[in-house]
Amino acid sequence: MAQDDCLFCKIVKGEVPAEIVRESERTVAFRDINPQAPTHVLIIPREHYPTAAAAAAADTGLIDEIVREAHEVATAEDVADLGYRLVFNTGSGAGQTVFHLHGHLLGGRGLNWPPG
Ligand code: DGP
Repeated sequence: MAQDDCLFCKIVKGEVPAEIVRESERTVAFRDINPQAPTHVLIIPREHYPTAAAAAAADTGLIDEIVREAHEVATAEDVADLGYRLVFNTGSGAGQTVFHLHGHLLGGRGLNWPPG
């Protein structure tokens, strides 16, 4: 169920523009507005879940699908061979600012560990 005040629900509905790179029946992938790597794509479910943990708890299979879609995008963007990072910020203390589940796909450069 879409939430009226949710930015990413608005992107799913086409009410807020985004550079969409891939879509599936249950997911949409679009470029992050503030990229932190040469490839920085957000993969989100069309359905609203506030966090990855909430979708996992509901046993939706969406996390698997987001991981699969992220790998497809990484392959299409030619960053899969170098290696990429898939991040689910969960909670404001971890930097989550948009409370609609999204996986950050980051690739195209060396990525340090631990992250900041
Ligand atoms: P997080 O901090 O994990 O909640 O990530 C939210 C990301 O969403 C952040 O990297 C910036 C991105 N973002 C915020 N607003 C927009 C927008 O309007 N369009 C796009 N494409 N990305 C956005």
